[in-house]
Amino acid sequence: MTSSTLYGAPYSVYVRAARLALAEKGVAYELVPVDIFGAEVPGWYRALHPFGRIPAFAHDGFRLYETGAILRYVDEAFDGPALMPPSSDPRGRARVNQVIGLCDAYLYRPLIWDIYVERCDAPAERRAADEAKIAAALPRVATCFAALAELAREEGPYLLGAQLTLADLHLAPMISLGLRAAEVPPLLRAQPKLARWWSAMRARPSLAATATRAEI
Ligand SMILES: N[C@@H](CCC(=O)N[C@@H](CS)C(=O)NCC(=O)O)C(=O)O
Repeated sequence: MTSSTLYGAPYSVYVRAARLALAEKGVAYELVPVDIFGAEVPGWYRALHPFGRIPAFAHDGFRLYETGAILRYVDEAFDGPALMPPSSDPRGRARVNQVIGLCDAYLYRPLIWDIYVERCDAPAERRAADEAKIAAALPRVATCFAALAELAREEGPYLLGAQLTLADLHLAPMISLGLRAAEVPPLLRAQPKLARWWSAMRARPSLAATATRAEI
């Protein structure tokens, strides 16, 4: 009997990406709550993740952080459907890694922090949204969406074709949260391939199983 533990909070897009991979592989795991925004990051968690971000993952004593690494490990270490193209398809594998890198480097900060947090969290925090931050982030997100649509395969239903991959699972939580800001749905609709992809993704049981609210 093996044991898998994911540390983090369900609201986090990165934690959700890891949960999606575990769900799609059919891996049972314990979700240990770590709320990095609530209070001081607990010392025991710093030992798992020296940068204090979420998620972290442990499998039979093997500890790992960084979501991209967790996703690739979950795909390779467990049975279940492959979430990467085979090694005979280096270009397909490179595309998956490219999408994951694009999400981390160019999409996460403007979409989640500059748009979602400002538009949706600021009112709950009883402060005015930083409109200049939102305005500056919109073209950056539009560029990401255009780049993703360029990489997306016409035939779908998933981003890179018929196979569900880690690229879909890394991107979906960011899109799901970002769409809650009123400015974002029109940006998605402007890229029909990406909009079609999201329609396919939002219907997956793994999305429903990891949702904190109904999808938009
Ligand atoms: N590079 C990290 C990023 C993880 C990350 O930024 N997670 C967010 C929650 S979605 C977080 O922990 N933020 C806390 C902070 O920025 O201090 C990964 O891939 O796991």
